[in-house]
Amino acid sequence: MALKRALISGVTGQIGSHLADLLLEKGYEVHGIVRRTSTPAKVRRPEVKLHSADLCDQSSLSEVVRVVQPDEVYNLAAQSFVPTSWQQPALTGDTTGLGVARMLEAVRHNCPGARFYQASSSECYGKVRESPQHEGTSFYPRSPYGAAKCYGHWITVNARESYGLHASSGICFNCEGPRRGVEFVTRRITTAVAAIKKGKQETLVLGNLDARRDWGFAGDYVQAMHLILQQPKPDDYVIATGVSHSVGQFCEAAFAHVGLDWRRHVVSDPTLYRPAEVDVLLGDARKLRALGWKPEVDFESLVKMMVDADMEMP
Ligand code: G4F
Repeated sequence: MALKRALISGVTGQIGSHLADLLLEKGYEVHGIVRRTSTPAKVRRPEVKLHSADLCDQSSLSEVVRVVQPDEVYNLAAQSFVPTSWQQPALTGDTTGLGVARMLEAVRHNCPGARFYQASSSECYGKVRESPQHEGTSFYPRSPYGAAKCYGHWITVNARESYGLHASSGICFNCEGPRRGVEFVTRRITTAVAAIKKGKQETLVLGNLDARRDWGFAGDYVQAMHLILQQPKPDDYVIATGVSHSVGQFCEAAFAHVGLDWRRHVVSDPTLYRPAEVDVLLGDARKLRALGWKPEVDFESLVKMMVDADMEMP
């Protein structure tokens, strides 16, 4: 049987790297879109074939899709750090929002039979209208990032309904792991735990410790993304564990794993609070679970995995 071909935007990111691992294991030919920067893009897997294009540039995206002729397209690329979206709202809207429309147009005109996955986000739920959040829960974004993700979500639904594209969204709750960027709160905590345990640092200054998130493992979530695209009909699915913890509870578990009391080391600085916070997220992934998916890594194992990986870093 001919190899399936996948195209991933955001292949250099945390989720993109796990997805590339999964698809290569499954025998896919994996192509990735990278933005030109002065330092060359790094991917973990040399088997991934890289193509230069930008979510802000229609012709470059169209050309990559035309050349690769993918069976599956995973649109994971975005300006994904929520605080930056207040500093750069227009850029965030352009990449995280309009970038989705450009990817869909590239597929529609150059490879309309390809199956398309959009990385929608639980940030769309923002100031939550109900709990837990499911596919039918209304959106109420609380940041320019969340607003851009709402556009990306609805333009994907619209492409499905207007043109019959096989376009699906995974409304992904916070996904974490040792490959998480160091600016996100979980990795900020686990890198600090390792530094404090090794005597290199004394204190960790964070923002809001009461915010609650439904944290899952990126390795589990990419299985869900792949499964979503194997369905005969395109649709939207929540990807979540169904368990929520506070930032403080994450700290408690992470410090305890190396025998430390987090209250001696963690300080909350109100000047680091966001202009508008998403107080609590909790996902209801029953629709996805009905397809056979379930998360394998629970909260405690995730925290330990991340702390252990950071302890091993030089
Ligand atoms: O780790 P965070 O920066 O993730 P956030 O904002 O929930 O967004 C992440 O998850 C979304 C899915 O829901 C993705 F769409 C998005 O791209 C990204 O991956 O912050 C989590 C919480 C927030 O409530 C924040 O206020 O942690 C709180 N927090 C407290 N102190 C902090 C800090 N966040 C960061 N980044 N740094 C802090 O020092």
